[in-house]
Amino acid sequence: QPIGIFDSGVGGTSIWKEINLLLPNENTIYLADSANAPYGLKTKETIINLSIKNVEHLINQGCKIIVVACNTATTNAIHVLRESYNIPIIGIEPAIKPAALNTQTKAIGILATKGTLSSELFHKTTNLFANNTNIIERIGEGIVELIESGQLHTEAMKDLLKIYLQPMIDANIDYLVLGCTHYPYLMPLLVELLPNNVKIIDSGEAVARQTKVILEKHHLLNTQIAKGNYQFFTNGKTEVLASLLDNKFEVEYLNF
Ligand code: DGN
Repeated sequence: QPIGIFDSGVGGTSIWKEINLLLPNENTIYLADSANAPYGLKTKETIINLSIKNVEHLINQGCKIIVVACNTATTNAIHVLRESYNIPIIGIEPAIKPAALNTQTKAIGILATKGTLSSELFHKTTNLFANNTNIIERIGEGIVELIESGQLHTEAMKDLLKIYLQPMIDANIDYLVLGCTHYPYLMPLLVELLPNNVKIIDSGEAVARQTKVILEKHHLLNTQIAKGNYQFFTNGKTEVLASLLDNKFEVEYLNF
């Protein structure tokens, strides 16, 4: 039985990579709902409905566990998904906690979608862990759209990032939290644009570890030693998804 992973687009492949690194013998099905990207600007109700559609599809394919590889879908829909299905559902949230615990300058930056930054869950986490920290939030408007259209390392992307990062640099942040699963692909540009002392963190590794823990707990870990079978589906452009996977895997178009 495979692990089902979905995102509102191609970014969740950054999470797939972490899961695959930790659990290479697990079969996986990745679903990129690129036709509906970005979720970040949609209403909570729409995000819930789209998330349900994706989970139903993955469950119909026999998935034993679902990883919501999207901060926007997690922060807006995970409670409904967990109430509706009886298989384990793992979500992803911005890594505010480690950043707030470790910051020396008492200033951290967070880049995420509007849907994540305006969600109740995000505010709860922030209030809980980052009370006495200056948090500079920026909506990464336009970033997901550029990545979805295959314009990752472009001048247009660099110009956008400069605008979002400047107030963070001015506030002397020493941590930047990437609160969207598309953003780890920006790493080379972020390193170039940020001062050397700024650490950039995302939640990919933590989600992979959590997936393993939950699979173990439910006795669902695949004990076969052979490498898993990895399937990738998108209702958008197959070449964009394939290129983020370094063209190492076949990507199929699917109208789900
Ligand atoms: N990858 C999604 C996330 O982590 O929030 C965002 C994509 C989007 O729809 N904006």
